[in-house]
Amino acid sequence: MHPPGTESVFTTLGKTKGLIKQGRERLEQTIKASSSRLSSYTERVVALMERSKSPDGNSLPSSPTDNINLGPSANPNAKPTDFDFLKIIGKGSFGKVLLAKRKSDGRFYAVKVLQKKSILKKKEQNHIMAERNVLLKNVKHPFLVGLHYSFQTKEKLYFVLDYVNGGELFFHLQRERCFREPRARFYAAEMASAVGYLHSLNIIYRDLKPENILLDCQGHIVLTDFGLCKEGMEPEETTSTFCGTPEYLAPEVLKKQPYDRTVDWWCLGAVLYEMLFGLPPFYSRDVSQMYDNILHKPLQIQGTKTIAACDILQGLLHKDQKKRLGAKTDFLEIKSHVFFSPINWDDLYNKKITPPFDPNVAGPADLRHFDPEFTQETVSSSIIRTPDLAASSSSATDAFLGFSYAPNDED
Ligand code: ISQ
Repeated sequence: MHPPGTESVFTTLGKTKGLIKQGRERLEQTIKASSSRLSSYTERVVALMERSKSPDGNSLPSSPTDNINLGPSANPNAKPTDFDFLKIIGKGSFGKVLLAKRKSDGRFYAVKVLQKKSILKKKEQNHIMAERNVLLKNVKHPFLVGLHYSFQTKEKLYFVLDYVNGGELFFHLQRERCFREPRARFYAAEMASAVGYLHSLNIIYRDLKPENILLDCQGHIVLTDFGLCKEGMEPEETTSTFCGTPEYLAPEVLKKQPYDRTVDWWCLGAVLYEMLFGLPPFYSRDVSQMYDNILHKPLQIQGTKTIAACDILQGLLHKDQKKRLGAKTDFLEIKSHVFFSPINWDDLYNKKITPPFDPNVAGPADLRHFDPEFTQETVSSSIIRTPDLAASSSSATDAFLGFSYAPNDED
């Protein structure tokens, strides 16, 4: 119940929020149809691992059912029947992320299921060969979603990931409109720490955008790498489309120019801006206007933000990537900016700083912070159609016995 006399304010606020949401949805639709081709970090890792099979990087499997080199995370004994698949918690251009319970110990995981054929279709796009060896190493950081192991069947790749249930950061942001500086600083610092770590491995993350930023049950940041969007799409459609948040496209990406690791610092600036102001920088409901704003409009910072906050935003959202904060010494420059002076980076890394917000989740199966669009998809609408034979299973029926949700070929 609202206090008497405040209904109209709440109604107006509600309508405004609705309009903003509609605007964002429209933008995302438009971008899907028109923007450049970006794949998620996982997909790039898989494609690069594939190329790393031979020194010339050319020995890609000819058939989508060939075995893929999953590197050190591969678990040859694992199979889909090890899990009860319970809910869809994310849909992406190449597959789905499912909440799954491992039968052997009752633990919950987020299992990302990718179609091999979609990955292979993208092979030509993965020309970042310099990253190849780095990507075969273990990538592990407190603010990056943990990969427990991976396995494959004839048609699909399975990545068994931490299940993170504090909700999307932007789910909480939408509810509160914007965050105060200390809270925004905490989240930005955890994101910067993760991005700095990836850069130290010569990996450009590229995927810093709202849907990839989750909170764990304690309220720490967890970055996922899944290039997910909220609409299910046909595989043919998605190989040539970009599914993501257009507002965070850096000018050099928009212009289809070569980009480097500073693209991640642009995105960090965009996330920080949205946390502080409630809307992305350069936002316009008109997509072409927004593109124009990103490319040409000076950053406008209004309201009562500190000089430090204004300065870091100006630095991170510098249109010229060579002059952007982070262009010279990367994470070191970000770390030592006055905006982050209250942060003890060692304590931050060791999760010794108490998060500013407690997501208040009851337990690992608590889905309260997930978009009902995913979690309300019923088990009955996801029944088995043409099950993928588990590579290590003797029969098709064996492979899917006991599944409440069976990822099939159309998923
Ligand atoms: C882990 N936990 C919850 C949701 C997720 C979505 C994508 C990738 C990993 C995830």
